[in-house]
Amino acid sequence: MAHEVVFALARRRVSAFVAATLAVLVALVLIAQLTSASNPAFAGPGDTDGDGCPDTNEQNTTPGSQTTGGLRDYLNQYDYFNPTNDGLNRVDDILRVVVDYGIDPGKPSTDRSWIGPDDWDLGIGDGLHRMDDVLAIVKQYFHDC
Ligand SMILES: [Ca+2]
Ligand SMILES: [Ca+2]
Ligand SMILES: [Ca+2]
Repeated sequence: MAHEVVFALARRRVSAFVAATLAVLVALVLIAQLTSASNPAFAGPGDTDGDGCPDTNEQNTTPGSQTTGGLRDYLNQYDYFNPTNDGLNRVDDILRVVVDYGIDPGKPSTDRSWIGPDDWDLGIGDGLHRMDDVLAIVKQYFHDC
């Protein structure tokens, strides 16, 4: 009898935890969408490779400029990894990749391969959605163009 009560309480705690986690995720997505609506720099002219990052940003060679799209290749359409295509890498972009985990063949928008040497130097995906894709988008967190 006592263990049934303990199990019932444990079940209730687990569902409360799941509900709280989902609520936090939904809130993060909403915040990400609100903040992404006000990025005036996005989709400017002169984006030769069409990855959403202007050539001038990608060609910036200043150390640390990767957070504004720098130290990239303006002819490589895969190195600025931004699945929501809003020029802001936030939780919404990570969630896009996480949601596609294990779904093959990979969607081009959430699939990449690392070419290096920098963490954000990415190439075309391998057709598989795995942990390397999740890590690739996490490593571009707050890289905004
Ligand atoms: Ca570009
Ligand atoms: Ca590029
Ligand atoms: Ca985004």
